[in-house]
Parts: sequence; C-alpha cells; structure tokens
Amino acid sequence: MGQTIFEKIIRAHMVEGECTPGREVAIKIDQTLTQDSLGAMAYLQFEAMHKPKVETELSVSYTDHLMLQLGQGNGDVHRYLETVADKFGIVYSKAGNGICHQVHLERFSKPGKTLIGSDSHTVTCGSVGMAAFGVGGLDVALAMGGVPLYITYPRITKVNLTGRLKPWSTAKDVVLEVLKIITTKGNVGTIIEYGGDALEFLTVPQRATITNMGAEAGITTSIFPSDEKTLEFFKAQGREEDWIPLASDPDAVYDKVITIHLDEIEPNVAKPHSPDLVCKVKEIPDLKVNQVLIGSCTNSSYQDMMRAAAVVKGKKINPEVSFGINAGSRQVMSMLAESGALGWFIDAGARVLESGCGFCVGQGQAPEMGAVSVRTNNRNYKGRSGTQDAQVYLVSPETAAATALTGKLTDPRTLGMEYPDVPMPERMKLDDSMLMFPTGTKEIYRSPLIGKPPVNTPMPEKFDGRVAIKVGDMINTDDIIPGGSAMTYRANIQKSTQFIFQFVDGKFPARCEDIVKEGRTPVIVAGVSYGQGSSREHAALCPMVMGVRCVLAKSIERIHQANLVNFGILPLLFENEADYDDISMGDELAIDDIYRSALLDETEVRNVTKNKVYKVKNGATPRQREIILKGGLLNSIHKEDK
Ligand code: MIC
Ligand code: SF4
Repeated sequence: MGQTIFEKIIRAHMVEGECTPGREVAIKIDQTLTQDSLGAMAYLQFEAMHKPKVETELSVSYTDHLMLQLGQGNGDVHRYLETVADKFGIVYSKAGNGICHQVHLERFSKPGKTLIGSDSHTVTCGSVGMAAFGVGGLDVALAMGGVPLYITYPRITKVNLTGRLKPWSTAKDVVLEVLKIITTKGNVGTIIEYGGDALEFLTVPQRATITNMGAEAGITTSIFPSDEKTLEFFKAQGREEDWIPLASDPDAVYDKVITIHLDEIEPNVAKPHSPDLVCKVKEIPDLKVNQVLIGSCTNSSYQDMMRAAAVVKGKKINPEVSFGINAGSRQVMSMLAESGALGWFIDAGARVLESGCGFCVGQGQAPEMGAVSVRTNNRNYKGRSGTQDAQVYLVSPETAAATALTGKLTDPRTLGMEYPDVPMPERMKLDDSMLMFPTGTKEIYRSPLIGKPPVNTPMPEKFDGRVAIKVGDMINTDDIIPGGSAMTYRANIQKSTQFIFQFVDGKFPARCEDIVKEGRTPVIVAGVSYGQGSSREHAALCPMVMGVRCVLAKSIERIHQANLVNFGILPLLFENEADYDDISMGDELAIDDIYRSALLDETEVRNVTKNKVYKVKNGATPRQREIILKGGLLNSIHKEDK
C-alpha cells in the first residue's frame, strides 16, 4: 500500500510504536521552536534536565509575543531567553525580527523534517512539507533533551484543491471554507494532507495561511507536498540546498477525501466569536467597522502586505476607521519599505506596528467598547482583542484593506479595481543580523519574575473530588488563562494562577483553595472541545498548582489533553454525554480505587451528592496513565535529579 507524505516522514523518524490511527508512535524531533510567552517556562524545564546542550539539529527561541515592554517584566523575560539560549546552543531571534512561524518558515524550515513548537501555530511549516506540531512547553524541553515525542498516529484526510482562485479570492478564503466544512470541533486525531491540481498555482506563503489555521480546526497538523512551488520559495530565501522533493505515493490511502473547487471560492469572513462561523463577505452588507488590522502569522507575508498596500495606494482610509498594519517579519517589513509600499500604507492613514504578534493576542490595539474590528489573524475568541465585548471578524488582507477604505465590511471585488499582481520575488531581502547564534559565553540572567518550574506530587491514594467549575462547550485556552497582560507572568506560575478563568469565573482560584482545605480534590467539568486554541500549558499547569487532578469533559482537544497528562491531571470523557447535565457545581465526585481505575480504558465516577454513577472513558493512553499517577512528567524529571 502506498504511503502518504506524513507517513513517510513519521516512518523516517520512528523510534517506537506503529503508524496505525489511534496508536501511539514515538518520533525523533529534528527542530524545535519556542516563543517568548511560553518559552521561558520551557527553558526552565530544560534547565531542570541538567543537559549541557540541546540535542536537536536546530532549536530556535523567538521573541514576538511580549513586545509592549510596559514595565520591566517583558524585558526580564527577553534577557533570560537570550542568555539561556546562548548557554545551551539555541538560536535566539531578537524582538523585532518577526513572528516565530513567519521567520521559521523563511529562514529554517526544511521539507521532510520534524518540528515541534510550544505554540499551536507551529503547524504553519507544514506548508513546505514538514511534519510540524504545536505542543506544550514541557514536550519542547524534553525534545531539546533528545527525548522522542509521542503522538497518537492520526487519521489522514486528503483535501483536494482543484481549479484556480479567481482574482480577490485568497488562501485565507480557502482555509475559512475548510473551517466551515470541518468546524473547530470533533477533529482531534486527524491531519489534513493537501493535494490537487490547484497546487501548481499556490505559493508557499498562500499554503502557509492554509496550514496555519489548521490549528483553529483542532487537527493535529496539515501538510503540503514539497514541489516546484516550494523550490521557488527556497530559492527566494537563498536556501535552495535545504529543499528536497516530497510527495505521497499515487496509491496512498486516506481516511476521507474532501474536494474544494477554488474557482467557486469567494471572499469569506469568520464572524464573532469563532473561526468556523464562516459566511461570504457579501452576505453581511452595511456592517460599520471601527478598526481594521492587517498582520499576524496567518496573513502578513510579503505578498499579503503588498496586495493590501496596492489596494490603499493613493487613497485615504475612511476617517472613522483606525487602521493598523504589522508585517510578519523584519524581512517583509524591510522589503515593504524598499518597495515604497510602506509609504503607501502611511499615506493612506495606517498606523505602523512592529513585526510581532501584537494585536493578534491582545498586546495592544484593544478597540473601544463594543467595537467592530476586522482583522486578518486566525482567532476571534471573545475578549482576545483585549476588549471583552468587541466583535472581531476574520478576513483576508485584501478584504481588510477594502474595508479600511470604505469603513464598512467590504467585498474587495466591489471596489472595481484590477487585482494587484504580486509574484513571488526571485530573491527576498536576506539579512539574519537579528538572529543571535549561540556562543556559550553568557551568564544566564535571572530576575524575581523568572520563577521555577512547579512540581506535582503523585496522585492521592483516595480520590474524593468536588466540582470547582462547570463550563460549557468550546472553552478555549484563552478562556482558561487569558492572553494580554497576563502573558507577562508566564515564567512565574504563582503569579499566573491569579488570572485563571478570569473572565469566565473569577472565583475559581478561591474555590479551589477551599476544596483543597477540606481535604478534597478540585475537578473541572466541561462540555465539548475543552481546551481548544493555543498550546499554552499554563491552562493545565495553573490548575495543577491549585490542586486539580481531573478534568471530566464531553471531549478535550489534543494539545490541551497532552498538557493535562504532562502535569498529572486525569482527562476523563463522559461515555453518555447527557450525564454532563446531571452534574452541578460543588457536587462531590469520587473515583474508587483510583490507582486501579486510572489505568483502565473505562471506569466510573460516582456523584456522591446526586447518588449517581457515570461511566467514563480514559482520554489518556496506557503509557500516559502511568505518568498521571506519578504526578506528571515534571515530577519524574525531578525524581531523576535526586
Ligand atoms: C495564540 O495564538 O493563542 C498564542 C498566544 O500564540 C498561543 C501561545 C500562547 O498561549 O502563548 C498558541 O497559539 O499556542
Ligand atoms: Fe502570534 Fe497570533 Fe500567531 Fe499566536 S496566532 S503566534 S499570537 S501572531
């Protein structure tokens, strides 16, 4: 039987296990990346392993999330990251060099290699034929220490892209179509392999927009073949020697096949507050817009920015709109400046923001109360913009630029302009001077903000739980632990816990404290797709510090579930979803003989308050169940230290 691209890469990196959907496979990791909000904790965990150097082919630490530097906190983290990278053989990308996924794609991606990153959008590099995964920081720390990564071998869906995009229809509109079809839930354990005759017209930056938003669908990753278009990209990056061809076998078998005709794609928009609430832009006429922002790791390549610049060139934006741009990397920013396009933006009335995550994660540009904000990034979760009641719509850069001109959500085809032709430049501007290559000479910088990785204890002998919070469906990690100003404290768990469920139920930390005081274990009860969105392990780490030992949900998303396991929290899934309705906040939940029950595929949770018994499935694999009982992976690392 022929092999898919994914299977070829996994087989070439397999350490143990098997390529059968649902079974665990351990793979060697070639490259890792981290960003500054989650990186510090990952490097603290790596330090706890006492390895002299990283054991990967390449590890890069990026500075892109914590860019505002209001007070010394962000600067402290940057300096720690720079010095710890120098010591352990890690490349450090300085603040201003760009967003991790954009820069990694440009400067370090390699077809056929494995990449993990402590950021869910690490999957972006699937666009050049890498097997790229978003994971928790602890998984990155372990991979840097040479430990293989365990993944559950996924089911593979083939998405055939046929035909050709019409002018003004873009890669963003394609991935929004994919999200409309597969939605943000129910995709755990799946990957997408893209193929079809349309690929000969899709450049790597376009493919990267598509793989990037796989994270929103909750798929493990997505991957494109490495072909002539990929080679064109590597030539432009001056890295032709890093390219290899990679394709699936003609008789490769897929779990499912979806076909999307690109000729039929029209400008799309994701409505508040979920990336899968997709309709056509033309279906929302007359929506007055207060803010337009172009940028993020989804849509700020050179071509994206140039097309948007061409739309506003020689015109003025609507006076009632606040318009901002941030290029994905310094490479893009510099080329915009040299081509004159930066001037077109400025003349039109744009605010120029620095290359980084910025508005995408509530680091600046929070709009006014109740504002309508049209953005090119990938997530429009409630409150993520920094304004709880803002209405965020996700669109392509072309639609965003047209909207900035009119002040209303605008289908760019109605502007009556010719579609700006922006081919892939033969050579991008190459300047790696903001990458710091390790010298092994610097002292590691520490400040009180840089804490220690917390350690869990083994599972208590008796599991007497109490429901500390009951949440609904699709609770994302931004709901569990917000972005924005809370991100400054990610290197310090005690401080981070103050923000847990801040906008969902601010009393959660105090309630956990009370439950622990009465000698019980706090339990989180949740609906469908609990923990979707980011890879932030703090969404598991902070509850762990508060004593949580079990999440009981209808379903849990992949990265979050792995993080729960890493920190010794048992992920249990209702066998009968209706049992969820039965449970109330404060109910006493008991699991009998936890050291035996937690090892089973199926077990029971007793609701002592309601005198009911629920059948539950264990979300963890047999290997992971042992880790949970020991109190998580960190605990075992520290045990080995002693
Ligand atoms: C995001 O887009 O939500 C983030 C911020 O990049 C996160 C990482 C984080 O929480 O720091 C992600 O996507 O994993
Ligand atoms: Fe940064 Fe936004 Fe991309 Fe996350 S999604 S890495 S916050 S630009």
